[in-house]
Amino acid sequence: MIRNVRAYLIGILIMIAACIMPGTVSAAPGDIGNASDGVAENGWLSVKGTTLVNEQGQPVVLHGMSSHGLQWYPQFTTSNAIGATASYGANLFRVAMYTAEGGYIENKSSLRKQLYRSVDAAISRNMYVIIDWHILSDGNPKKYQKEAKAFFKKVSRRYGNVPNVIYEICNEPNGEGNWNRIRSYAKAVIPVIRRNAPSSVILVGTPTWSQDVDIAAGSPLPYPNLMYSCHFYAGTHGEWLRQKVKAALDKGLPVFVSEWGTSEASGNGGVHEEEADRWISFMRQHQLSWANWSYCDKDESSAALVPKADPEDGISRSELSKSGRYVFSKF
Ligand code: DCB
Repeated sequence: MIRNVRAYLIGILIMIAACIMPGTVSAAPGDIGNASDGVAENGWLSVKGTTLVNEQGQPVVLHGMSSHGLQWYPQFTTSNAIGATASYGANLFRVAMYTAEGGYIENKSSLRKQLYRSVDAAISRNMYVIIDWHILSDGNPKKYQKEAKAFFKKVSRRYGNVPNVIYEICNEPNGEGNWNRIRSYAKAVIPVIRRNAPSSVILVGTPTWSQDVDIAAGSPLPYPNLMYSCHFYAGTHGEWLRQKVKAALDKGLPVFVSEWGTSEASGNGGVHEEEADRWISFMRQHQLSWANWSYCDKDESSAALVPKADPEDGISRSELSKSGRYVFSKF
């Protein structure tokens, strides 16, 4: 009994402390909060060897959700929607802006405005945020290189002195998008970003839907503060892809898992929890940062929310899909 009273009083004290010092106590799941291990705590990030480090030089690991395509699901990128992931422990959000499929190439000014709203929303929640130039059906990043340069010039001018922002210059090269072409594209785009954002971390996609990090490790780009993307889907990619990541890390290549799913590579089928468990422990072991595909309510198994879920007032457990329940417990 006395113990219960004590626990009760301590609970009340914690609640009072949370009110007096917002941000120092992370919100409970279901609330809307700010990241508790985010930008205020870590500041500017940089890459040391294969590791992402904070402003104090300590290793830092980022976890969170990726949006689905901004042209389809902007409603899941508001400040409240992103804050709901922070209350489960996320300190990262990825804004996926498709180039094709009705994306940026066809709707430049409206999607750029939407991207700014989404990035500002993540910043308001003390989170790191990835601006993802989401190439996919346009497998070769050089296809829209001119548009990419113009885009990154604008966004880096806007966010160049903001420590929250990470630039991802090409989501998933595939087909014609081999490493030579990606390198050539990166050499055109990275200097454009660096002119305005000299200190920001930049992510570079790798061939075969961002799987061939081992090939990138054979001839990495000559710039500091870069990381290379490895993407996996637990229902399709297993030990053989982890071996490629391991080989790349062993060669000194910094790797960032800027997109992964519990489903098959199509975005549907699964949830493949056992293989996802192997990936999660691999990523923990190597301190790899990650963003999960995807934060939306689409009726496909990789979506973290059930159809019609509304994150504006927080995300309750019953609004999380099977994949969402799995992923939100791993932040
Ligand atoms: C990646 C893409 C991402 C895609 C997911 C799942 O594609 F980066 O945009 O998302 O992984 O496939 C899916 C959505 C669907 C949507 C579709 C097209 O979940 O709702 O209809 O994009 O916009 C990958 C990843 C890996 C592989 C192939 C693809 N792979 N791919 O290993 O073969 O072809 O989309």
